[in-house]
Amino acid sequence: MNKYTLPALEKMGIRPGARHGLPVYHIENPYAEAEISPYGAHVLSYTPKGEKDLLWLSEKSWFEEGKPIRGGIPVCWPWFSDAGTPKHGIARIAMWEMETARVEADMSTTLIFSLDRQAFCGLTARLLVNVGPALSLALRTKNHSTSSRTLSEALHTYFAVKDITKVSILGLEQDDLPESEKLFPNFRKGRLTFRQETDLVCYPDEKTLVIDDQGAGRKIRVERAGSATAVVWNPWIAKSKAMPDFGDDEYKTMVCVEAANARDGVVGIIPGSAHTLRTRISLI
Ligand code: TA6
Repeated sequence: MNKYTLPALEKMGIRPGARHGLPVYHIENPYAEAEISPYGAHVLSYTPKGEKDLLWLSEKSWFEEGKPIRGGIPVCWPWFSDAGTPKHGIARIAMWEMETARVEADMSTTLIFSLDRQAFCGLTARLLVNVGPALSLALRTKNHSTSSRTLSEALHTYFAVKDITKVSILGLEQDDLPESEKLFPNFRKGRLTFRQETDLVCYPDEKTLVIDDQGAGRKIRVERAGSATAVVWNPWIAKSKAMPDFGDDEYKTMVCVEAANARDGVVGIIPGSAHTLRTRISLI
């Protein structure tokens, strides 16, 4: 249960509500508006004042407990992809507790969600979301067990773009790809473009990637910390058609650029210690 009263939240510019039956917190401050659901600790939108939403949400998304939301920022934890069942972990289909809400000195807004009550193999998770001139997320995992644990994870961010054929990702090199993917086309001089299904798990030294959305005339900066892996995904035509919670043409207006620790970038956490994965998203 929420420890904050409605007037206390409203005073902080936080309005509890619902979207398609799931609980959400709507945040408004001098910098931006955002919507975050405790279901999955899922950021659904982030709209800096005077701009369009930086995040993308499918018209076909489920909004149903037990099923993941398609769009926004799914939290993949404590494993990424098919490293366990369900795919992408339990966090995105769990109800988190909103344990802290506060307005910072710079008037940005912070919400902290926790999965502490549902330790998974001794691991607990806490997600801090700060809505300000940038959208910042910090996912902290603590190992309360007596043995070391291996963690894989992602802040699986879906970005809104105008036209995927006019989008490039800056900051990735072909050398950042694993050997098996080195021949993936569409890399040119530090620019990755989209002409086919793209599902790349990369290991870039570069901690800042840029989405150059020429159709919209905007650039989005995606910074990572505590993250060995960056994932870039667009399902393109056939896969879009095969997903029931994804519109056939929706691949044209989205791209995922994810701060992650996955595949060869998994994290080992010794007993009693913690690891934090961070991302910071802002318009350039
Ligand atoms: O991050 C990329 C990825 O792992 C893709 O392989 C992909 O199919 C996707 O995430 C979406 O997964 P989902 O389980 O949400 O359909």
